[in-house]
Amino acid sequence: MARPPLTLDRLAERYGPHLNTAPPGGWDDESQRPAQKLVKTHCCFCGQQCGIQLKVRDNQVIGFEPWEDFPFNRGMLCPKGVRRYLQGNHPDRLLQPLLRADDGFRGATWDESLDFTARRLREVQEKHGKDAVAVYGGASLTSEKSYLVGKFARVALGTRHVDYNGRLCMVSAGTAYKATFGVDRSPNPWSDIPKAQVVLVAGANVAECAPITTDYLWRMRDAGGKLILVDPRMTPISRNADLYLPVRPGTDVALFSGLLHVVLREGLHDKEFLAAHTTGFDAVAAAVEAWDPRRTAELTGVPPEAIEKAARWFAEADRAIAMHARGIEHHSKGVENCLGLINLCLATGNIGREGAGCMMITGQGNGQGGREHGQKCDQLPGQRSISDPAAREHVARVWNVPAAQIPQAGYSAVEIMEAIHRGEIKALLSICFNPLVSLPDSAHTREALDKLEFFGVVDFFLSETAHHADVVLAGSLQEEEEGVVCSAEGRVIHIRQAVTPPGDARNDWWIYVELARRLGQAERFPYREPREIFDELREASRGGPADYAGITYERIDQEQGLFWPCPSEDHPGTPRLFEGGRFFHDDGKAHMQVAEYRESGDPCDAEFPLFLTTGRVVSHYLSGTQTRRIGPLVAQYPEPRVELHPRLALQHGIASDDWVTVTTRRTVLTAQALVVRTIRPDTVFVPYHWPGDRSANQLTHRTLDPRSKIPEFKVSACRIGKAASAPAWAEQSLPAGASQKAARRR
Ligand SMILES: Nc1nc2c(c(=O)[nH]1)N[C@H]1C(S)=C(S)[C@@H](COP(=O)(O)OP(=O)(O)OC[C@H]3O[C@@H](n4cnc5c(=O)[nH]c(N)nc54)[C@H](O)[C@@H]3O)O[C@H]1N2
Ligand SMILES: Nc1nc2c(c(=O)[nH]1)N[C@H]1C(S)=C(S)[C@@H](COP(=O)(O)OP(=O)(O)OC[C@H]3O[C@@H](n4cnc5c(=O)[nH]c(N)nc54)[C@H](O)[C@@H]3O)O[C@H]1N2
Ligand code: SF4
Ligand SMILES: [Mo]
Repeated sequence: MARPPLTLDRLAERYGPHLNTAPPGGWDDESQRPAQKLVKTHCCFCGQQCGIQLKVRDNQVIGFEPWEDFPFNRGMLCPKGVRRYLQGNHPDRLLQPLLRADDGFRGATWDESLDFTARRLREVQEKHGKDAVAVYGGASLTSEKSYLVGKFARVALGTRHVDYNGRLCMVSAGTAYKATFGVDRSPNPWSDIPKAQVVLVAGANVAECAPITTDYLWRMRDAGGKLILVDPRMTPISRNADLYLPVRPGTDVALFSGLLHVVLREGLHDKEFLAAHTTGFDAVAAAVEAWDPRRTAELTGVPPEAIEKAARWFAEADRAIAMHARGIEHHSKGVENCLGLINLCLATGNIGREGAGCMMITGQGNGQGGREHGQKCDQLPGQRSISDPAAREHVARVWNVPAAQIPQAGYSAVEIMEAIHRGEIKALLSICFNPLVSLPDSAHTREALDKLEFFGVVDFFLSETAHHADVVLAGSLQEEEEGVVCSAEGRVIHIRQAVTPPGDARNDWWIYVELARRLGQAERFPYREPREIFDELREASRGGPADYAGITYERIDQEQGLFWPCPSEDHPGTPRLFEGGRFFHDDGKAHMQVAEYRESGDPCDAEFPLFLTTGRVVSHYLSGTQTRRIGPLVAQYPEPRVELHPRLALQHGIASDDWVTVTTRRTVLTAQALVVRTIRPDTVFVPYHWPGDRSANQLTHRTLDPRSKIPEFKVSACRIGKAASAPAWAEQSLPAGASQKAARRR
């Protein structure tokens, strides 16, 4: 059943114009004709936000140059960063608004499509009430735009229901940090990493998903530090790890309890720090008492000796850092997992010091900034709580509305889908979100989208989700607008506009301002450029945890970015939080929380004995709408593969490249096997960057963490088998889904 390799030529034949293989003018042209200008800005793919210079000619991005003096990445870029510029001239780029027609979509004018959108939103609200409309935002948007999405929902539409795709990403970490520290940001700048003596990385595929962080870890090791890795897969950084803990998926909190158990048993905790700067330690200590290394090993699959060793290394170091990403957070106990790791850091006094801390590795381009200024269902700008009366008063003054008019907290992203199913929410306006590919249990998502009375999408490509829309408003790429984002380390940086949107596409912010005007709210949305939105955001955030009042575009340019909180224009910014043991709660202390283990929402049994875990590969980004269109990236990893261990493969008579089935309690996916020694024999891994029949999210389940509302992408029970034949998708063309055919008819 072997297939010929999917070379770039073969892929180009199959995908036709939907795969961009060269920049405007072709490769020769790019290397030979000079750019008219170089624009210093940042890469749009991922929260590292590497500095990059975009080469511009004739209002097109034609290539890039490294930006050597930007301190975070010092000119380095990863495979996605060096191909990002192949999006702007893509033949699939939406160049005008689209309205649903009998046989798909038809092009329309802005007046017609904006009038239609505003009218349909108003009609639904008049018939079913304000909260019958929901709004989705996204964390690839600049902070100006995510601020605007939150304000648009609450002021122009007056609905409670606004949430964003970061709900699938950072919220377990955010909830745990907010509960313990009183603020949701990585406490340490990345420059602290090389200064640590021990770094424990849990559930983060650093080399593929935060590639530039690899360099920081290498520098830490070059200086004599030790690297401990906690992952069911030996990801590429394990080659440089000193200790690898092969944790069974979904059991991290037990492992962290086991580590803390050893620390306390050996008396290695920092008693002075705990007494002076924390509350809740006694309850935490009591809760880990039961997790001796033997019991911990039985549940987690990590040998007791390795648990003892990791605990001693971490606690005996003067400076230790724990880093984590979605591997511990995408769980129905994602918050508990994070709390377990935070407790380990606090108990050993590793926080608020150079080279010592607990750090989350934020994912999306503006994954950090996107969760600061009010596009979350429970949040107002400046990372304020929407239920806090003082916060409501402050923001109401800035917005020029009565505080009582700001709605209370609404549903989170997945809950919005459930409410659509129940018929409670009837209309949705979505920007920068591709839920059909990225939410769990995609059949359920598809049904919800088809139940909507009105669905509007703002995107620059016709995403799989946009196929279900009544109107698609052609928005802008990151390089087509000015604004700020906040990187994983908390550094607020400047996205500089390199080009204007092509054809009749428009800036995202303009689209929302025009919609607000049509909803009768022109005077509250008077902006003529992003800078005016930013100035209002600064005021709205003033005095909140994420205080931007002292940050200006000019200061960012002069100082290579600024870390918040930055309350005034003469404040230097705050690269490291909690120095001197001062936390953001009113009492100044860290509030330690008990972290309990519980079973996943989709447990294994005799029928589904294996763990399915899902995640990423280096060459694709998220739902893939962007990277599945870039030829050189597709050639690196054209299709989903099922990673499995040789022992498991042998049991089923499977060899690498064979077609295999992965079956969960939802459905079955067929893909080619990738037999690797680097994964636990009880676990299979499938990356999730593809839609339709190739989507890993057909298989996943909808259990949420009760506090953070994040889905459990990292554990589903499954079984595998050898497939009888190749799936239909194996030879289909156009799988990027670029056709403008309608996906449904009502
Ligand atoms: N190339 C690339 N880079 C990206 C992105 C992308 O799509 N592609 N997306 C960006 C975004 S938005 C995000 S959120 C980040 C995500 O970055 P990461 O979180 O690093 O990536 P994932 O692949 O989701 O999962 C990380 C690791 O968790 C492990 N894992 C699975 N289950 C468990 C478990 O139960 N416990 C533990 N300890 N580990 C487990 C997986 O084996 C995997 O190595 O990457 C960002 N960077
Ligand atoms: N099974 C499984 N599922 C997962 C995950 C997993 O590990 N496993 N990871 C989850 C995580 S961590 C994340 S972050 C989510 C991401 O899930 P999504 O948010 O759905 O992924 P994106 O691909 O970023 O989709 C964003 C859409 O917005 C568009 N877009 C991007 N930038 C802009 C912009 O500036 N303006 C406009 N107008 N549009 C824009 C893109 O073209 C794309 O269509 O997926 C989650 N889903
Ligand atoms: S590490 Fe992230 S920000 Fe840096 S080049 Fe790669 S994708 Fe872009
Ligand atoms: Mo993410």
